[in-house]
Amino acid sequence: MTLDFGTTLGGAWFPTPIFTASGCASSGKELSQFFPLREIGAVVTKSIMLKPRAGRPTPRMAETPSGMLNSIGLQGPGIDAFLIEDIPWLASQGARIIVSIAGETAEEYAVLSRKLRGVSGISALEVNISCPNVENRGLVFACDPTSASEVIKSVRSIIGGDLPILAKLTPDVTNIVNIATAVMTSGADGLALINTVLGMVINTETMRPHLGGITGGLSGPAIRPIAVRAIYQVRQALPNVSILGMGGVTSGKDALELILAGASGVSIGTASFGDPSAVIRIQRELHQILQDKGFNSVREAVGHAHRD
Ligand code: RRO
Repeated sequence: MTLDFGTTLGGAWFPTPIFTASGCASSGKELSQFFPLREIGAVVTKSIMLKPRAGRPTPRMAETPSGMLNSIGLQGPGIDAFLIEDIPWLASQGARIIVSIAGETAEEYAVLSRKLRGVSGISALEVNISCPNVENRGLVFACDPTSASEVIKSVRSIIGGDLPILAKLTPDVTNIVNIATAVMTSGADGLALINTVLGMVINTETMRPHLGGITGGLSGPAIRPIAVRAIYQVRQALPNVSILGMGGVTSGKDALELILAGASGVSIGTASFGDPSAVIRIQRELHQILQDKGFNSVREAVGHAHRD
C-alpha cells in the first residue's frame, strides 16, 4: 500500500507534511538552489510587517549548546515590496505559500490582512503573535489570552472565510492551553507551535551581553522537548485543533515525534542553516519512517502518542 503523504492544516490541503519554518528561509530563494520548492508542503515566509524594518542591532546570532539564539527583530522589506517581489516569485516556482504576518497593534494585523486578502497563490496565513525580539515584552500578544484574541479577531474580521488562519504561539507562558483556547475561540483555524524560547548569552571576554538586542530566541534541538510538550498538551486539551509543529527538528525521526504528539505538519528551521538540503532530506526520511512503521497515511500518525 502506498503511503498517503498529504495533510491538512486549518482546512488547507498540502501534498506533504514538511514545511519551511518562518524566518529561516526568508522567501525561499536561497533554498531553491538545493531543491524545488514545489516538492515540499509549503514555504512559510519570514514574518512580514507593514513597513520596511531594519531590525535589531548586531550581533544578532549566537551559537549555544544544541541550538542558537537569534535577535533579528523583524527585519524585512514591508508588505508592499513583499507582495510585488516575493509572492509572484514563489508562485512562479509552483510553491504553496503560507504568509506569516506580524504587527505592533491589532489594527496593524488588520491592515496587513486587508492587503493580503484576495492575493492569489496563498494557502494560509500564519499570524505571528509571539516574536520574542521586541523592545517591550508587553507587546508579545501571545503571552496574554485577551491580547492574543484581539489580534486573531481583527484578522478574522478582515479575512472572513477566505484563508485559514494559524496563530503562532510562544511556549514562554505558564499555561499554553489557555492561550491556544483563547485564539481558537476567537477565530483561528489552527496553531503554529512553537516560536523560539527567550534566552540570553553573556560573552565572558567582554563580560557583556553577546547579542545587540541583549535577549534572543533560542531554537534548534535544545528546544525540541519543549515543542513536543507544548504540542502534546494542546492536542490533549483540544483534540480537533490542527497544529503546524516546529522546534529543533533535524531528522525524519524528529519530525515523526512532533506528529505523534499531535502536529499535522512540521516546519524545519534551524537545521537548514547547517544543511540547506535539510528540508527535503527530512521529508524523505519521514516518508520512509512512516512506511516502515506501517502507517497508511500521515493522518493516522497524527496524535498517535495519545492513543491507549
Ligand atoms: O525577527 C525575529 O527576530 C524573530 C521573530 Br519575528 C520570531 O517570531 N521568532 C524569532 O525567534 N525571531
